[in-house]
Amino acid sequence: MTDLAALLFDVDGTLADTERDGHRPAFNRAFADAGLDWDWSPELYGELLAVTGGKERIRYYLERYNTAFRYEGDLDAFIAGLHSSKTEHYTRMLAEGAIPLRPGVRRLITEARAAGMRLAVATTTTPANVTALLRHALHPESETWFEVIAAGDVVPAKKPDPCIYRYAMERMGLLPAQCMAFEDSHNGILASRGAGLKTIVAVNGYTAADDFDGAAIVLDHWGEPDRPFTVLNGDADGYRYLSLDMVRDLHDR
Ligand code: XBP
Ligand code: MG
Repeated sequence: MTDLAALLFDVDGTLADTERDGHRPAFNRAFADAGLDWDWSPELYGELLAVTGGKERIRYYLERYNTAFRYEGDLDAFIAGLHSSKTEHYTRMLAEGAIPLRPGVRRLITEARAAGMRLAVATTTTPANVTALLRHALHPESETWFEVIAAGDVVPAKKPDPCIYRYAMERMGLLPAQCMAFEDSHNGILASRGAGLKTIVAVNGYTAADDFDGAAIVLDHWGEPDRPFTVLNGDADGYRYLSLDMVRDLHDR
């Protein structure tokens, strides 16, 4: 049995519930700033989440939902401009404290650090978004707690492609058997499982009906001592909130 050495965290939906009231309104503000009348409702956004990555999501919207839109010029540059404006809006919202961590995240990370567990992030979101979330929702210095922050365009393909997880493990000199991944979505677990990682899932409003085939366990949230999780699939072996002991147990099964 290989000992657990590192925890690899997804960000959006996993560390914090960022999509509905974070990324989505930030996209809408960027569209309004550009004089566009596009409005991504919570329902439409749920469909657009089929595609990870903000620039990719805007392109998918144009290809599937707004086919009448015509842009005379460089569409890639136009999308990149919209996306960088969205990132500004989103990181400002985080700096204002608009998005808290999910229950249990701070407790688990604190416990993992105290136990000498190595930590990393593997996400499709833009690096500035990760930094802003960690600084403002976790701790001003918490970027330094993570040995690798693998994010956004650092790899050629976003989740469900496994390369962001492979990249993080390569940088840390770790094998999949030494790690546990934490995810919230179908695309996320395709990426983590594709990289050979055991994966613990906590769903959110957008992903509750996703397929999590191959998950070590599926929870409704990470849980706290005074706010136990509900197991949606798998066996928690008596645990009521996600502790490092529970992570180790799931890893060693
Ligand atoms: C997260 C995403 C991200 C965000 C937007 O997926 O899909 O694209 O919605 O981030 P995961 P950017 O949690 O599976 O990594 O706009 O910065 O791309
Ligand atoms: Mg996610």
